[in-house]
Amino acid sequence: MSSTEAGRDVTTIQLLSPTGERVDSDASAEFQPYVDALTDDQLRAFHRDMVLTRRFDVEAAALARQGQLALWVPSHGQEGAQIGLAHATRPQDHLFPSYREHAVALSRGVDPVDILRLLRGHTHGGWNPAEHHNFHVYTLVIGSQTLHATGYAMGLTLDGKAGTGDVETDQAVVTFFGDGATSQGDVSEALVFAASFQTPELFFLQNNQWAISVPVSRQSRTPLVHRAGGFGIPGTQIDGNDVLASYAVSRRDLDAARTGGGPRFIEAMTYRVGAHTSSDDPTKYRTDDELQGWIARDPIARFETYLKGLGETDAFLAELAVECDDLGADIRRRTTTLPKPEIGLMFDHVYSEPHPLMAEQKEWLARYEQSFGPAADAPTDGARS
Ligand SMILES: Cc1ncc(C[n+]2csc(CCOP(=O)(O)OP(=O)(O)O)c2C)c(N)n1
Ligand SMILES: [Mg+2]
Repeated sequence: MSSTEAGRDVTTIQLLSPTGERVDSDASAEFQPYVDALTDDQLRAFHRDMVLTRRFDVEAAALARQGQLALWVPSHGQEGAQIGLAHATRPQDHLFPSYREHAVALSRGVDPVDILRLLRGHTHGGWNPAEHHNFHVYTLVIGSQTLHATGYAMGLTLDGKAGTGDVETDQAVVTFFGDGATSQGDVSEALVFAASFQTPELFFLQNNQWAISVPVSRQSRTPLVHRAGGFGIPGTQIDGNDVLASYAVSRRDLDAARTGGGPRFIEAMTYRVGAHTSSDDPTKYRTDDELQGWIARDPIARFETYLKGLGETDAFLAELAVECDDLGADIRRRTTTLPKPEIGLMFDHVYSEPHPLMAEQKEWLARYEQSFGPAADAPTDGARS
């Protein structure tokens, strides 16, 4: 499959078609062995992780609508790109996400309720990366995590933890960012340093076609994957709704990066099926035709068709549906019963030492809260709207 944008050809790596058939092309040949080596259990795990993430997303969106979260950031549609990448990482790798990487978070062992604590306003961070398989905290300042990742990757090389040539122990770094983030200076700076110092790093761009209401055509006159070449970093465009392509290309690139091959760049062509966040109404800026066109390329539906073609049983899918319902109920119960955080907590970690401005603001907030009367201090089952 190839696409042309601004007169420049790009080959898009696809291993599974939207109708669930394996794709055998010259461009895909290099990647077939990665998929052929996957066991039935690994394939099932791909599917399970995608389906559970979507269920989590549905539950979280409902919680946001009911006022239980201040905000929700849907991942619907991007599960294929994320789970392929997640399964291509090795345990020793460090991952620096943006804010939409729920599938990767769950796959690296983050408790979904820790993500919701963040979006309920109960915590600034949410989890300790050291206790969650090196999955670092979500970053809302667009593109900033790419600098954290490049700095960390430079450190790995300096510490001799990458580039020894051993794929089993060498560490790599993944950084996630969106099509809109590519216009941010931080991302260019991260790419410059990565190329200059040949960091053990994968730049994983999820091009979901939109940056809130700004289409990708406004962000770049060339396919974004070509940006990588400009920095001297090998780049590959993949069908981001094809979990197998995401897995195989990510595996190749991560193992090259960790063993001394320098940074790599993947542009995963995908789509944000949901709203940008629960505060956004996408019907104001995009057409239903466009949306339906992408839904027809859904990563989960095509993988389910593929698994069934391989002989997967209905029992597996039925058990997964039950697991999804249990997950949804568990998330809802645990989120709505979270203890209310101490009101002044948000001021306590701004500076390492006590600070008069923070003390003043903390006192002001306490007085403001008290102005609502005693009921304001009573436990609530939701965020104040
Ligand atoms: C530095 C900065 N500028 C602006 C914003 C507001 N903002 C939040 S999300 C977003 C769009 C990001 O789009 P993209 O990088 O494509 O990621 P996506 O949300 O599509 O996953 C913007 C501009 C921000 N959070 N940080
Ligand atoms: Mg985007």
